[in-house]
Order: sequence, then C-alpha cells, then structure tokens
Amino acid sequence: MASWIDALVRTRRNIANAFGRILVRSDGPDVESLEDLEDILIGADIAPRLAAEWVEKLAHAPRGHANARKALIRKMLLGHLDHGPAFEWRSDGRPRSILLVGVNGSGKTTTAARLAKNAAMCGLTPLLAATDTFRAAGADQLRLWGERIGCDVVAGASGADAAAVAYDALEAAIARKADTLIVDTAGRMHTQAPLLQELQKISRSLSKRMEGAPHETWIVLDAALGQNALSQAKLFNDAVPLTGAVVTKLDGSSKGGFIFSIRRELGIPVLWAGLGEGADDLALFNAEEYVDALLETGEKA
Ligand SMILES: Nc1nc2c(ncn2[C@@H]2O[C@H](COP(=O)(O)OP(=O)(O)OP(=O)(O)O)[C@@H](O)[C@H]2O)c(=O)[nH]1
Ligand SMILES: [Mg+2]
Repeated sequence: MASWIDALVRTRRNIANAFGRILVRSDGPDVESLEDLEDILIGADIAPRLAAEWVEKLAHAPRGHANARKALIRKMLLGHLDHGPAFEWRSDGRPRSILLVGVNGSGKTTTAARLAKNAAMCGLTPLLAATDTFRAAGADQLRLWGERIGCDVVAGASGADAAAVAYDALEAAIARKADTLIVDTAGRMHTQAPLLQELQKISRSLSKRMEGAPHETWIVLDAALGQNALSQAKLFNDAVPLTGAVVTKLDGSSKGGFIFSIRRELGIPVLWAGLGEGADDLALFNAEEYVDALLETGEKA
C-alpha cells in the first residue's frame, strides 16, 4: 500500500520547512517566517482563516525548547481533525449499504472496488452495485474491477433506471446474505438539480427495500480540487445527507490541506483516503499519519 509520507509529498512541499523555521529561534519566530508560513499553508489549500489562526497562535506560543513547540504544532493541527472513531466494517446478518456519490471523475468507481476489497480482506462478503447506467462503460468498469478483486457485481442495462438497479442490488445482497452492498453511482455535477434528485431516488429506493438503508452515504472528493470540492459537497449534502467523506488522489495533489476544513464546513468525518491508483491504495483515514506526513516527522506522540 502507498504510504502517507509518499502520497503527501506535493501537499507537504515547503510546509515542514516553514514550520521548521518557526522552531529555530529560541526567542520565538520572526515576522518574516510567520508570513512565509501563512502563505505556504494557504498554498497547500488550508483555509486562509485557519492558516491565519495557526500563525497567530504560533506567534504567541510560549518560547522554549524546539521539541515542545513541535509538539504544540502537531497538537494544533490534530485539533482540527477531531474525527471520532475510525470506520469499522460490521456484519450483523443484514447487508449494510453504502452509497457513493460525487462529481464526475472524483474516483467513485475505483473507491467502490477498493472498499469491497477492503471489506473482503476483513472477512466480510461484499456485493457491488453499478448504478451508473448513463454509459455502458460505467458498469463495465466496475465489472472489470469485480473480476480483478473477486467480488460479484450487480449491474443494470445501459439506460436502465438507476434507482431500480439499486433496489435489485439490495434485493440480491439480501438473498446472497452479503454483509455489505457498495453502491457506485454515475458522476454528476453539483449544479445539475435533476441529477441530484436522481440520487435522492436511489437513496429512497434502497430505504424502500430495507429500513435504514443506505446506512452510509459517502461523498468521494478529489483532492486535486482542494477547497473547491467543499462547495460541491455542500450541494450534494443538501440533496442526500452525507455521513462521511472519502478523499481520493491525495497522491499527486498539492491541495491536501483542504482536509482540515471538511469537518468544519460539512460536519462529516473523513473516513478513507486514496493514496495511489492501486487496488490496495485506499487507507482508513488516520489523522496522526496525515499530520505526521505533513510535518514529515513520522513520530508518534
Ligand atoms: N492517483 C490516484 N488516482 C486515483 C485515485 N482514485 C481514483 N483515481 C483515478 O481517477 C480516475 C477516475 O476514477 P473513477 O473511479 O473512474 O472515477 P468516477 O468518480 O467513478 O468517475 P465517473 O464515474 O466518470 O464520475 C481513474 O483514472 C482512477 O484510477 C487515487 O486515490 N489516486
Ligand atoms: Mg464511475
């Protein structure tokens, strides 16, 4: 599996050094280092308000040993990632369903497959649902993944009603005693109201077949979009209440700092992170590994 340290190389660029400069002088940071740090943080797509807040805090931080200040920086960053317990697969005799939504190309299909693989590795029996009936290739892509990772895929014919496919897939998951149903959906822009309504229909159709379904509705956010992904997510959240976020393509993005804003702006936890393109490159989100990779210390508190 790709590592956090490797994946965050572009977001981290300069961050660790800029924080490092804050630690050098025992009489406290100079104004220039603080200004540089603020620019660099904003460059990594950390919200300007948050970057200013951190710089202000550091300007007034108690002097003292560099290690103590390093610990303070780490704690300050982690404080914005209060994400609660990590996601855990559960098996309670009924399939739990997870609906994946997001804009075109954000990584939904790849994420669906990687989640299924992860669930299987944890001893569960997953089933994949391909409701992307807009394009024939949409279902084919998931079928290929299914073959690759050894997971069954329920798909509708091209042009079929996505909500009906989702219903049938849940029906199949119940019949086959699958533990989890992962529902891939077609990409759609957050501005396309009729397409957001279709998501509501898919969600309703799952709940018609099983009360409480979908148990999770996760938005898949492309880290390359940074803060822009948040405004998109808000409109999705208005249509189908989101319960978590998957951040993909952290590798290769220089805007991974937007993760600090997700809880504050959307009120949902980041549960998973895509650290590479491979079948195993989806990691449970780990705030400590994320922060340590940004600060490139690799140390645990
Ligand atoms: N480097 C990297 N690439 C990723 C990651 N996740 C997805 N991708 C790539 O992003 C591209 C789009 O992924 P898809 O899973 O097809 O995205 P989608 O959201 O299903 O796209 P639509 O169905 O067209 O909306 C593919 O080339 C994936 O390999 C990741 O974490 N890292
Ligand atoms: Mg797709």
